[in-house]
Amino acid sequence: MALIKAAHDGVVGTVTLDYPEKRNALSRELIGEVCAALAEFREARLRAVVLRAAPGVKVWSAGYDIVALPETHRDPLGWDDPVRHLVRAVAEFPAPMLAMVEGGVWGGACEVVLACDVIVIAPSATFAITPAKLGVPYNVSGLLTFLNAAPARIVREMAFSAKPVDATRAERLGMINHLVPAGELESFTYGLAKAIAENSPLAVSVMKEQLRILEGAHAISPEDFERLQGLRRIVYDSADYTEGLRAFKEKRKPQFSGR
Ligand code: YXS
Repeated sequence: MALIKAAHDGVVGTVTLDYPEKRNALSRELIGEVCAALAEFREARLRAVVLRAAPGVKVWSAGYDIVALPETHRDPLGWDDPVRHLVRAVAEFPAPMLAMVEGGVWGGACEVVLACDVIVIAPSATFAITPAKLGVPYNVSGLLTFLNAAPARIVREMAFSAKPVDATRAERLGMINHLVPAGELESFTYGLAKAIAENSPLAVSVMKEQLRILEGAHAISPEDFERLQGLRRIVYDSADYTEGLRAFKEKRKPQFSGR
């Protein structure tokens, strides 16, 4: 079953998330399709790509496929998890990726949007960092994406409260590039994509790669990394992690004990 739509005009590509039954949850299958589309776009040497959902959606993406998270005793968000694959595919795509957003963006999907090079949103867009709501230990690479996209104090508030940030606040904080009326979302985004596509693709591509490397140039010692992995392991081995996932499946609020 196709969970996305992909199309291009030889210059600008579009990937549309199209899994409304599960609110565009980022299942392994859906992410596989997005990555395959990006691989084709790379071959076609497209000069910009728009990542979007269907027009008028209330939920741009509900984030990680919670049902697919491992029960316990296994890192749910390791190097090989599908969201990490998608974030790397977005960051390493050789041309700019523009996220065009209306509706709610949750958890892992928030990271995917913030990993895009340019973000254009409609007034209905909201952004939430959700691991604390579910008892999930987010990973260092993912937190770095958030830190590169918003001030550290805002990342802290979003991560600790899991409350959505609305469109006007996201604009005020500089988390996104443009907030435009819903009726102008497409024309504005594709206008920007075309303007980018008219510039030198080689210069644009090498600047994107340099910015990616510079954004990741934070020194972390092997000892610190191991320590953080150990702390994360305590979270995914906890009763609270099991409770968070179970509560989602049972459609109720989790009762966290701190153990
Ligand atoms: O009951 P059915 O079978 O129809 O399925 C329901 C939901 O269970 C399903 N669904 C999801 N399935 C897997 N993973 C998800 N993230 C997910 N979200 C939703 O889709 C069907 C329709 O959902 P429903 O009835 O709740 O829709 P709604 O329109 O009333 O509400 C939309 C949402 C987005 C407000 C609501 O579905 C919701 O709160 N979803 C979870 C949002 C969330 O917490 N996302 C974080 C995912 S975890 C993640 O990204 C990382 C691991 S982390 O948290 O660490 O960043």
